[in-house]
Amino acid sequence: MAEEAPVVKDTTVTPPGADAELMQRMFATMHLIRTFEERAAEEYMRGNIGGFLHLAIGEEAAVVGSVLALRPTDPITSTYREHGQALARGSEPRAVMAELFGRETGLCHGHGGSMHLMDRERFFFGGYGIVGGSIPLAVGLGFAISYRQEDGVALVMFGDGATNQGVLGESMNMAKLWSLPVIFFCLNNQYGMGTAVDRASADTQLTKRADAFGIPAHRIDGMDVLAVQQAVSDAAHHARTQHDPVMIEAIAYRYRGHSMSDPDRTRPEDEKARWRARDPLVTFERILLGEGLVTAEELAAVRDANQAAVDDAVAFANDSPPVPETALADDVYTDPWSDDSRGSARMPRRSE
Ligand SMILES: Cc1ncc(C[n+]2csc(CCOP(=O)(O)OP(=O)(O)O)c2C)c(N)n1
Ligand SMILES: [Mg+2]
Repeated sequence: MAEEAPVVKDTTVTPPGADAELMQRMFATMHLIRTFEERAAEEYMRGNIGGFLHLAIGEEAAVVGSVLALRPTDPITSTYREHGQALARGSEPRAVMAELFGRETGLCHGHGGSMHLMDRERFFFGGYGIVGGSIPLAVGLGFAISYRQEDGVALVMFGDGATNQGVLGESMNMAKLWSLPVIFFCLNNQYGMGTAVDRASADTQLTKRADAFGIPAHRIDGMDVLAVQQAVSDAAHHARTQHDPVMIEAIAYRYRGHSMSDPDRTRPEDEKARWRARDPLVTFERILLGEGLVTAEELAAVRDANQAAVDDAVAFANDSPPVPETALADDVYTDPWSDDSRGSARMPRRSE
């Protein structure tokens, strides 16, 4: 059985410290991600996107709350379910859609596809196809920050399924031992593919993974964008000022199957309905309107602008040339000692 839905908070009061401009940006970004991914699903069905396509529809609050709580120069790594993180970081919808389409104009020149988006300029160190694989990369990014005596924070987003990979313990141990500013952000959508967390984990309180290393850990409502933003802001402050890692476990739910090839027949219908009733976009829209932070007309304008951006991104991807076969081995084999190869792999300095 999956987690019970946390009690829906009827948030009628703007939380202290909430910033209207930030809240509007959160809504616009969540809506952009939702619109983008719904369209990506359609394009996949049309055969315009090959390979795998993992959607985070339903998880937008966890994605946006965490990315917008960080500075744009704080490096992030993620899983294969990472379109939202790239968009929230400011990657162009055109470049992201073209990457999904496997086109030369894509974010990674069409070589990465849906699971391997990366945007070095925006300190987004990418999606990763191997479950848990990006966790040690974030520790490396945290090490780079510490070594250069900068005040950044590295955040890695991983799923509940990844918490049973040994590499999480290895990474947490090193991060704590070396006092690295890393936020271990577990987006617990309560399933790894079709397997519920209590069928895969002997202890479903996933924050306990951090206890063994003396890392502070907090379980939060991942469907509430304000709760996520607050928790990640606090974690980032702690990591920056104390040079200490933090774990956050955000309880959320994805509204679609694991990937486009999963018909999602095994999760109970009543469970899906319960979580759909907590749609993070609907809940947040209600708060914004109720608090008078936005008008219905302004929300309609945001929706129209996002729809236009996604339509434009699809037209751009469609019109872009596919990756030629001659590029098949590009970026696969390299000379590890060339300046070019080191330049592309390393983390840029904040002044770059
Ligand atoms: C090391 C490894 N083992 C197995 C897989 C196959 N696999 C892909 S996604 C997935 C489930 C992971 O679930 P979770 O970490 O909860 O992330 P979610 O998909 O729910 O976002 C598995 C087992 C893989 N990609 N990598
Ligand atoms: Mg999961």
